[in-house]
Amino acid sequence: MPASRWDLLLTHANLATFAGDAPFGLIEDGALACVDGRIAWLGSMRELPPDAVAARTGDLGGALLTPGLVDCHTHLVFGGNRAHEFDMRLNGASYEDIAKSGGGIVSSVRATRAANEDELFAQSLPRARALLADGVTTLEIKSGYGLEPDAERRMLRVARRIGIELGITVRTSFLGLHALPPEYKERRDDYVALVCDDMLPTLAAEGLIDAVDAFCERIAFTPAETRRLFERATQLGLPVKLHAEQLSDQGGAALVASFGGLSADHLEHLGETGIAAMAQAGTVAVLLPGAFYALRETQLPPVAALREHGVPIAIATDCNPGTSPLLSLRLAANMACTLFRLTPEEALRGITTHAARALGFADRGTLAVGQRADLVAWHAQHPAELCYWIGGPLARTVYVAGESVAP
Ligand code: DI6
Ligand code: FE
Repeated sequence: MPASRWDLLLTHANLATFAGDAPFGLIEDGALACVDGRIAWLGSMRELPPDAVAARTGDLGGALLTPGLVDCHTHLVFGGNRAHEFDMRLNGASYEDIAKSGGGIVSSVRATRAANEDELFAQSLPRARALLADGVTTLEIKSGYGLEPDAERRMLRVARRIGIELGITVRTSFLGLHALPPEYKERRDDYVALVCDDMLPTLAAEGLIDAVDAFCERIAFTPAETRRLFERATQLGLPVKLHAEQLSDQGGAALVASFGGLSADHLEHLGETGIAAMAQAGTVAVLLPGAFYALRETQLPPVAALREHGVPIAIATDCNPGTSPLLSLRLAANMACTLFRLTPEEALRGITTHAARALGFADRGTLAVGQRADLVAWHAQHPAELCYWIGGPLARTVYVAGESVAP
């Protein structure tokens, strides 16, 4: 590519490429150029062609440049919030008191069903904006607070609109098997049939579903119910992923791995069998420290065993109104270091390279020629700073396909 055709050239940047063998794939005092929304050249300033010219240039003055962050597990479209329950709990209310006052996941279902599409969009967009302002350029959003065809459709449509509005990539996951809606209390099989045989094919035909997820847990759906959903998803050619082993070992990770699943998520109670199955299938382990923290969980995910088996580890916010009202992926990475003892490099690969893989993307999550030019320039010099600072506005410029979109 002749240098004269570059659209954007960023110079004097510390490039955390997450490619190659150096720690963080770091190229100190480097430069990066983009053409047509892709990375066209990168290397050290010394190697920059002396005749390099570009339509736009920016001198980063030693600032860190990373791939755009990828949040591969969120439930950020929902109505209302549950701050009132949080307040009640910290004033001594029991789980029962809260349930009796109409709280818990059903309160989010009620508020989501009550909101029309524009209201749901208006309530959810600021959450996506907050993630973007912190460096997220690719975002997964699940349904699962509608639990009826129209409300699930609204959630997925709002997720798509958020991607268009912010100019970022949104991947949708259909999570009809999130909770049993109250009106199906005595008719579980009917609800599972509605999800598998009606909602899934209908919403997929409308182009609203990129992947299929379920909550496989004693308090949610069984492995047999999950399998039925995955069989339908597979028939439709849709990839699967799973909320697995969050509160107990249900064999969910092995199940999703047996379908060649993209990821198994949460995993605090994951055992050896599940880990081996994930390693075999190439299923990504998505750890969600925000939920671990908010639930004051003490069972740690088996990080050492995941490392030993070479299972790629991703980190996500799990942004949801009940168990992880977390609006910073960088803070999730910090928590993964402090709570789960990941190294900063593991945590950062977890919110870039491995998170991209958890969504089935091979064209992002690293800085390399040909990758999408989704980039973040930071108010930081070294990659470890992104995990070290606890919160704070560190993103200096966020680029999507080579264009600055935030802050
Ligand atoms: N895992 C969780 O912890 C929740 N959903 C899930 O799949 C909780 C959702 C909520 O309480 O709103
Ligand atoms: Fe979740």
